[in-house]
Amino acid sequence: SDDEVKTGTGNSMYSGQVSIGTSGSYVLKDTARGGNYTTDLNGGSSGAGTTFTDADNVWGNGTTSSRQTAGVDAHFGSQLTWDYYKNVHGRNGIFNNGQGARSRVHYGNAYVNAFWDGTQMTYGDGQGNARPLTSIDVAGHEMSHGVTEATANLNYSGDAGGLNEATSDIFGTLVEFSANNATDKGDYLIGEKININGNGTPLRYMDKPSKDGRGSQDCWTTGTKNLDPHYSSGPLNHWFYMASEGTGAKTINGVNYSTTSCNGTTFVGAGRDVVGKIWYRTLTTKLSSGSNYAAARNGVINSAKELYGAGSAQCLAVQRAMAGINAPA
Ligand code: ASN
Ligand code: ZN
Ligand code: CA
Repeated sequence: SDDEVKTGTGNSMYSGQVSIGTSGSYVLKDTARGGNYTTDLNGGSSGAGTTFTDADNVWGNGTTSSRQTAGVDAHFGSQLTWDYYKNVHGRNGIFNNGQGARSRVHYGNAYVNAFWDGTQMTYGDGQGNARPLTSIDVAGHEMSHGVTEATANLNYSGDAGGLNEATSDIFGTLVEFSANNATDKGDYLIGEKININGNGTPLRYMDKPSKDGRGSQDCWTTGTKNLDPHYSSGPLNHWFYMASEGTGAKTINGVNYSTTSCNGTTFVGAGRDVVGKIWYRTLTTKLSSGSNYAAARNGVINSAKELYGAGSAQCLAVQRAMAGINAPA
């Protein structure tokens, strides 16, 4: 039938050859994952887009010369994000109702961004050296905006705006690590595949957010609330890195990191899977639209106590890392 689960072969831009969920004969509709589906805007900026179809269920060619390729990456990213939330957090899709969402690719002309608009993901093709915005971490980032909206519903301004943005970076990163893909390995960088700066550097660095040179903070201050959410996210991204990996220097999947706490303390991390569980619990049970960094600090400590016990190594790591970004108590 048209809804039968099929498995296609995708030649992606960023993740090599991958298996993707398809249906019919054939469309990029993943009936095993709530009907997640991917369409082609063909340069447009509104509407549902055109359904991608293919006769042999082998999609894309790994480069932009096939317009299916961006569709493969976006579809694969939505598949990985679905699986991450389902397998790790028991969450059934963005809205936790078993329903998938649409991804639209080839948005506009030379559009160097991607976004979640409340119902769907949309991806631009990039411009110049910036490549299509369809990497795993970006897909996980955008879909996680939907999860935030459906849960804590954090505002997109003030401290809450930074917590909102960092939540998307945290889960986008955890999706990327969980995929364990040979060509797009997990890292604590955001957008490293996109070449958005044209010189090979990523958009954001979680171990030391100020490395972006754009104004991201490493440490919370009373001025954090006045920054763009992509910069006020810095302290929470820094918290996530330190709580996971600890302070100091480390090499993970071939990438070198080095971080110091804002208060001069040194400590070990609890591992990213643990910290991801603590942050998910915080997002879904402790925070609301106006939450600030003090609420985040309180929330992670209480979540860690509930999950692992007061005085546990996990609780100590998230607490030390919150003190280590100067989050107010
Ligand atoms: N890609 C950006 C983001 O998800 C779009 C925006 O600025 N809201 O943060
Ligand atoms: Zn975002
Ligand atoms: Ca990344």
